Amino acid sequence: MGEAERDLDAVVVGAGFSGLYMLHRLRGLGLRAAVLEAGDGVGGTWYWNRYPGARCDSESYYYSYSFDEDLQQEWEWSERYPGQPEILRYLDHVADRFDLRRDIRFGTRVAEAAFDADAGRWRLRTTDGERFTARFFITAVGCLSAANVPDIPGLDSFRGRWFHTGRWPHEGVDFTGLRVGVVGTGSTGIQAIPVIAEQARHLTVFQRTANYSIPARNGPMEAAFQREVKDGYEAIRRTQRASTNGHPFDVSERPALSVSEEERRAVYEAAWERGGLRFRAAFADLLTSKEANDTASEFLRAKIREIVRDPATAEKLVPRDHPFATKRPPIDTDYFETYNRDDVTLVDVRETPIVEITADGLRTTAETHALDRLVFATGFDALTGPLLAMDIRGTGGRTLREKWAEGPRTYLGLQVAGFPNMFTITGPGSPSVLTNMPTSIEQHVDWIADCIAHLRERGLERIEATEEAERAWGEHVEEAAHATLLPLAATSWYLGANVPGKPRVFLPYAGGFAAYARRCAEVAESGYEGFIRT
Ligand code: N01
Repeated sequence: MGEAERDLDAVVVGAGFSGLYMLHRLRGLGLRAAVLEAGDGVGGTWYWNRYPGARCDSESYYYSYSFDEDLQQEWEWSERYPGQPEILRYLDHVADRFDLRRDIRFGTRVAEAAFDADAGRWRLRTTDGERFTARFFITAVGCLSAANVPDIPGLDSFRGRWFHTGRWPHEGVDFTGLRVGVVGTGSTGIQAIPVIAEQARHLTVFQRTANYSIPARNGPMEAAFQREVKDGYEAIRRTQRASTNGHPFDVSERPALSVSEEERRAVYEAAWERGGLRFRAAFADLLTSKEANDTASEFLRAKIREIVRDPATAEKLVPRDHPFATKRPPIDTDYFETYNRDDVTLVDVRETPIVEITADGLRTTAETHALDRLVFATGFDALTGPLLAMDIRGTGGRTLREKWAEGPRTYLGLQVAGFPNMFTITGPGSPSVLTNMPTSIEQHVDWIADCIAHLRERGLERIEATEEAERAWGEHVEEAAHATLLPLAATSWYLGANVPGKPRVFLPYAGGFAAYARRCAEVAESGYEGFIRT
């Protein structure tokens, strides 16, 4: 504990997309700010997720910052979808370009943050015993950063090496000549499986829930398109901010059943050929009408049966237990095609559940699979996990863990009643993971920076959400989810259902980015309705 407390105006936890921009804005306000980052470099998600095939599902030209015109004009993306190394290079560039590193403390994990009501300051302690105090405590910890490694008996006895995709070794992993098992077929597994299959001697995929997936259709960023994007950035960013998901394309205004079957099929075929998450925008009501969604789900099931040659394998891969896009839809490069390889086996662990991991492999109720390497693409303790990994204590010493015992409660996903001057960038109850993240991140960071500027201009020291505003927002988040089909996916991490014992609460705000951003702006303009400022 040796060192004296370091005294700051604001402490930000995390140096990914959120933390970097937050630091830049705080500096712009003339605040003394520091970012505490557990990793040894910037990048957050893109620092940790170095698994084979790691790539963004949003297109590069809009999965990027918009706050600096020179940056967006000068940075050149090389592919339609940026790979992890390219995004990390981009974030490294941003850190250098805006001279951010001098205020980032790497290799520093926050263990505890407690609000000292008398002093009106947050007191933070790191796992190494360093101490910081600050008026404002801002979490920029990401939504998908607490790895979820399933508690399978026998993992300790495994003689081979095992990995979680979100904690991938920096030096990479060579699977050449090895028998590899992958557990999990979410977005991550679906990206990694085709790439690992190329290298491994044999790949066994352990699937619990079959998933829909749309081809990404990745390719080089053509010079003409790059030019078009740069010339059109103003309109692109405007469209993103006016959209539901922070993507720069409009959702069709036509309901799926308003057109003939033939026309609908043509629309889906065109969307399939174009590829990517835009498939969801093919019709207006794919996420609000089960009948409409059934047409898309059935189209995608037929595609799986068309691609996968072995009918028994195809049937295992066909999703039946949730409508399309009620779980975050993956996009892929040759995912279903991979099951046509002789050296890839699919095991349905709902049919034959995993019993244990042994010294030499993985045993299901049907057989033992001999493995040299095991990859857990089993996702994350989403949204609340990274926050609850810190011991956060608000007024009166009440912990965030106690407060959220039955699920997270926030006002606008930005603040928690009882935790003054703490801001949660893309926290639970904000659109976050239902959107293109940089769009949501910039909106949150700008709102927080403007709020801090507002307090300073008026000589105020503290802002805190009221219990009442928080309760009303929680009800609205619940309503917004139920106005969509999203809660129908019973095993979704949106609901916390992937982590045993986690409360089942719909975590992100499903009312759309534009409506949400409007609400945040109205709250600020009204003099911070729902907050107490002192
Ligand atoms: O995690 P997931 P992910 N035994 O939770 C299975 C974002 N992302 O890392 O569905 C057996 O989606 C689990 O099965 P089930 C994106 O938002 C973005 O793939 O729970 N299986 C599922 O198949 C995405 O949604 C990009 O029944 C077990 C899988 O593991 C989010 O990250 C790229 C199991 C986990 O899927 C998370 O994706 C990649 C067990 N005990 C990811 N436990 C970009 O574009 C879990 N599973 C930037």
